[in-house]
Amino acid sequence: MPLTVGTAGHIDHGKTWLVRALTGKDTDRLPEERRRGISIDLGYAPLELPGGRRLSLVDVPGHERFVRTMVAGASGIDLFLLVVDAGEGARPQTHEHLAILRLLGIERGVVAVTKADAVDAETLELALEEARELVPGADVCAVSARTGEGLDELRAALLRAAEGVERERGDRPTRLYVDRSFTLRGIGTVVTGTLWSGSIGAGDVLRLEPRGRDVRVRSVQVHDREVERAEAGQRVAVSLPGVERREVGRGDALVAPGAYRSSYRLDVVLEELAPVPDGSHVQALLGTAHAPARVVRAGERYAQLRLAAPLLAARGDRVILRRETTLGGGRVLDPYPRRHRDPARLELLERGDVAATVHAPVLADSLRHLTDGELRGLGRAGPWVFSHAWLEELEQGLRERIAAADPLDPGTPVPAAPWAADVLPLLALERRGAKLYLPGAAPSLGPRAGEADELERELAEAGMRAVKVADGELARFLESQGRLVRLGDGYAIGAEAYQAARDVLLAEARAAGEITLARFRDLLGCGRRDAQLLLERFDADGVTRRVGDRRVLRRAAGASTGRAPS
Ligand SMILES: Nc1nc2c(ncn2[C@@H]2O[C@H](COP(=O)(O)OP(=O)(O)OP(=O)(O)O)[C@@H](O)[C@H]2O)c(=O)[nH]1
Ligand SMILES: [Mg+2]
Repeated sequence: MPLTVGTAGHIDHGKTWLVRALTGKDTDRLPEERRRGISIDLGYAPLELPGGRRLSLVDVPGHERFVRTMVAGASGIDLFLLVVDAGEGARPQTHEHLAILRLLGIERGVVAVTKADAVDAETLELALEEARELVPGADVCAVSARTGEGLDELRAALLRAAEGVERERGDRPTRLYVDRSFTLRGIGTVVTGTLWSGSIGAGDVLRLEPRGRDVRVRSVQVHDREVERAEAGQRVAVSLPGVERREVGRGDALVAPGAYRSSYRLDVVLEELAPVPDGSHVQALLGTAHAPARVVRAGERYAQLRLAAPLLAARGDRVILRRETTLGGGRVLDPYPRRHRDPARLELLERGDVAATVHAPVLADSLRHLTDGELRGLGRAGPWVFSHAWLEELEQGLRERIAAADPLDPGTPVPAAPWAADVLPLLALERRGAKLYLPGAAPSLGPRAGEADELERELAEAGMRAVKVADGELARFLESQGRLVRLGDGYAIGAEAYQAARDVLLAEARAAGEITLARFRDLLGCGRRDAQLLLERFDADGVTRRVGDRRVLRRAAGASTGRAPS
């Protein structure tokens, strides 16, 4: 299993010298680093251990102004190599780096008390004692980069620590945070980084985030050697033809397309070294990236980080919060949450109870980033998941609305929701058009039966005269039952009268070839308005056609026997 070791420790305590003594490689390669005698940027070297095991080593700067760079180097390492100057003992960045390692969840490593050649035995013993107290559980070795003393013990201790590391993230989709990018003549842009998870091979299509650009991998190297595929935990150099040097840099992430998403918000469970009040402005450091953030507290332990620039994260990632010093850190519970400050939701996520955060339907895909496991205990329909309680509430609510609906049309509109088509078939309700009914439900008059009889009597009495009907629903229903015929303007006429009027119309029009309003009115012995409403209805039913101020029969009606429309 490929692992990466990262140095840590106060400025000038001998990290880079120790890396050179261990690997033969001087990682202070920048002219400014050489001139000032300090490390400014990250350095990389392969480290051979006894028995042929090979680790990658990342050397970080100790200067307090470069803590951000240290975090970028330490993110993604598996083991630490904390370096303490035997003569100076632990200093501020010894403590800060150690705190950062703990916040990043990097538990295993070795402490090297170095420059042993420069102090007397008593001073060395004090320094070793202090180191053991500082990092209980880690091996502490006295070494000298100058004389080579203790280096074999240190290698053996690193090997022991490496054997204890369990790496669990290999089966997640590919993710690499870029720590360097440069141009090679004839090759183009190359980016390097530690592969956090997944694998990368030539020909792969990956996405560069947060730019959201798809890129094709031309070749992959691990410690200057071309490989077919690089595996999680390795330090890799990836050549990306077609990408401009200025289009990519430290902080960008190279990921499997669609597997991760950049976000302006992160939900975290906080770990505070110093109080982080609600609304604090901090720097959030994650992977090799960083962004200004406002801390929106949610209850005692949780917060939503509102970021000024998007970060790409996954559940379980560690984020460091800094101002002038490291204030604390957080473990990501939701890498792209909505805006909220809901501690109850975050508590459920922390417990891994993602199902309990779901009530109304959400797309199952939208929960994938919150859990590795199956979503147990949820209802499913098509792409949606929802709680069983929600489905019960939905059905109960719809049944209540159906019970309260007009018996003439005892249904309720289909909920206007994107999940409706998938979820409604789960209910014991019948969908007819845009409404839901109890299975087999038929319209009925219900308490309006008396009203209907009354209306029918009134229509019978009125004969050829149109009667205004106030209850349009009732009129529509009675018409569907063949008990009346609706005319314009909310008027109606009895079914028998309609039939009789139609017979009169057909007889006259067949005999005379046409009929006028005046003639029709005279034949019926009704009012002008009644005759007008009837003729309009005949027009609408396709019996007659208006020609000027007369009407003629339509051909179909001319041959028909005439029936009241239903
Ligand atoms: N006597 C002695 N001096 C050492 C040893 N290792 C480092 N030094 C001295 O300490 C100085 C700093 O060492 P570096 O390895 O550059 O220190 P560093 O921790 O990498 O410093 P930064 O990267 O700037 O944080 C060197 O220039 C040496 O003079 C050692 O083993 N013995
Ligand atoms: Mg250095």
